[in-house]
Amino acid sequence: MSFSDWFRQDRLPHIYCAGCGNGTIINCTLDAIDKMGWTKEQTVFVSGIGCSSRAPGYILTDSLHTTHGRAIAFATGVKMANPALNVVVFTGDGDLAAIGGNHFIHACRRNIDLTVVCMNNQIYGMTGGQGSPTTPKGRISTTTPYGSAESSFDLCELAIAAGANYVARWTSYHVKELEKAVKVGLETPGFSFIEAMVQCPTNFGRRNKFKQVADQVEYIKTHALLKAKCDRMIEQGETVPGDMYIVGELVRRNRPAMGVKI
Ligand SMILES: Cc1ncc(C[n+]2csc(CCOP(=O)(O)OP(=O)(O)O)c2C)c(N)n1
Ligand SMILES: [Mg+2]
Repeated sequence: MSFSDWFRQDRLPHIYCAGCGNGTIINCTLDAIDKMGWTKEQTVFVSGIGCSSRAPGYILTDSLHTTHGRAIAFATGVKMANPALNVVVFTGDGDLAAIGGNHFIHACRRNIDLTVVCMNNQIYGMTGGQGSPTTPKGRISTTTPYGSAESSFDLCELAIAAGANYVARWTSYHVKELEKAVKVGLETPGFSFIEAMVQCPTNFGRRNKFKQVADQVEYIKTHALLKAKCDRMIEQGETVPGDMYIVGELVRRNRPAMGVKI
């Protein structure tokens, strides 16, 4: 099989804006799944509501496009009903960390055998650009017109603290690394969380002075700091700037998990 065996060509043209990063993340995820040698019959995609959550609609497997914030709750049901299935969740920062925040932490705590891919565009993309729990301090959104005054969530730190077995962060620029991370997540029993930082030119970029799509991708690229480098900086007593995205494999462990195939 190859990537094109998983992709629903009949759904083109897609709904994503020009320059959106979500397609890149779908591409990397499908490539990783293809490398796993899984069949379509064994694989189910689940999502909530948002631009990112439209992803399963472009894939040729059984899928659930559920209600906002509830992707992980539905995915838990699918996995517990039939642990033989491979269950992959696509979600957004709002879907996962705002309305769905409780489902997220408790699925990590239970360490349910799911792989969750979050397209973090740091905004509510689908509904026109409201601030989300990952909108960085100072950034403009329709609900933070003078710049967000709140601290943002570090989704990976949250997943690690709550008990997930595998946690990694990459970006829409780091396609090879992201694909590898998703594959390790698919292979790891228990809860795997992969955060992909993505550009949203329409609702984030436009308001935050990124004139071109490439400017936002360049920003994401230049603000990605490898975990190993970050650790070295901390060891040497250097301050890690708060606006960097720590990228790489952040946790891989073997805590007791639920829903693992026997
Ligand atoms: C219960 C409920 N509340 C609110 C909404 C409206 N709504 C739809 S998508 C969305 C936010 C999407 O943001 P995110 O999850 O980050 O996805 P993105 O569109 O950015 O990919 C909201 C608030 C809804 N559909 N259902
Ligand atoms: Mg979003």
